Amino acid sequence: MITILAGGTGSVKLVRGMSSQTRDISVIANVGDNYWLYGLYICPDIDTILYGLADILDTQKGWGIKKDTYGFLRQMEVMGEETWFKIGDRDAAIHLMRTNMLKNGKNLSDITEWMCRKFAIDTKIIPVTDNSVETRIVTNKGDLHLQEYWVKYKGQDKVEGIKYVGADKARANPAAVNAIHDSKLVVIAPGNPLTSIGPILSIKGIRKELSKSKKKVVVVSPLIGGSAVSGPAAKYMEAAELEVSVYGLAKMYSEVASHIVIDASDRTHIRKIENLDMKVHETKIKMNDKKDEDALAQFILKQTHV
Ligand code: FO1
Repeated sequence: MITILAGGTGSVKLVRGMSSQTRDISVIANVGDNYWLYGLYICPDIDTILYGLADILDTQKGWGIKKDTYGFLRQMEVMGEETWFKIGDRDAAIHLMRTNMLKNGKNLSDITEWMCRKFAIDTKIIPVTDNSVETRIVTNKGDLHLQEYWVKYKGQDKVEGIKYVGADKARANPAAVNAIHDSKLVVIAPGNPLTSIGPILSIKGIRKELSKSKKKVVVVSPLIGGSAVSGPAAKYMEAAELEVSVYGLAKMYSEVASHIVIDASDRTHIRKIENLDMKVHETKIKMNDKKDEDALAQFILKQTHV
């Protein structure tokens, strides 16, 4: 079995690549950017993996369902609601189902398992916790939910820090802990280290199990040459006072991982990373199409002898 820690639009490509190479895969999904809107519970990272594996993801945007329509949102606008978060009609159906099931007493894990079955997905998608963990961006004007900071206000304000509200009390999903324990390989996908993977690592039970399993944990860099492949990773790393490089990344993960896959253009950092007692593997990490996704997955499996 292989477990992948995933969150955000960068992760889904590797999840897809791995799923086409091997069958028994569990994905531990970030819940820190889940968001309540219009009474609906939206889980962007779970949905991106669901849609990606069901082959209905809008790959241009990296989120939502391809060729979705926006009649629901237009009507919300007519009713005087804010419509900065672009929920498509088909996407809204998923949020509505999930919210109803929550109201009927189901937990997020069971709902997600049910959705995997509905989409005929073999890969297990495991929310890292069934409790609430909220990623909040601390700015010079106060703190905001991640979706408000990034989508509503377009990431304009200066970031002073990042908080995972509720993480200290959240119970790690036992299925996630078991998946890490039972896997022969654990891959930390190339997601934003602070807002996609950070909330997963902020849960004590997960961090502890990863530290114990460190020998089989591989991080895939989301950085190439000191810039994020996509999104605001560099900005958040600066705010967390981390060096914005694959070395800074390796340092951040060195407690929970012993391998790192970096882009060949970052090879100047290899020696420094090796001093952190991490094994470095260099290849082309940017995934532009399915061929790249499969090639990176094959590379990881080969390098780690799985
Ligand atoms: N990202 C945007 O930049 N703009 C949006 O309007 C937007 C809507 C949206 C709706 C549903 C969903 O599941 C994701 C959505 N995202 C949107 C993506 C989301 O903000 C982030 O990319 C993830 O939370 C990062 O993991």
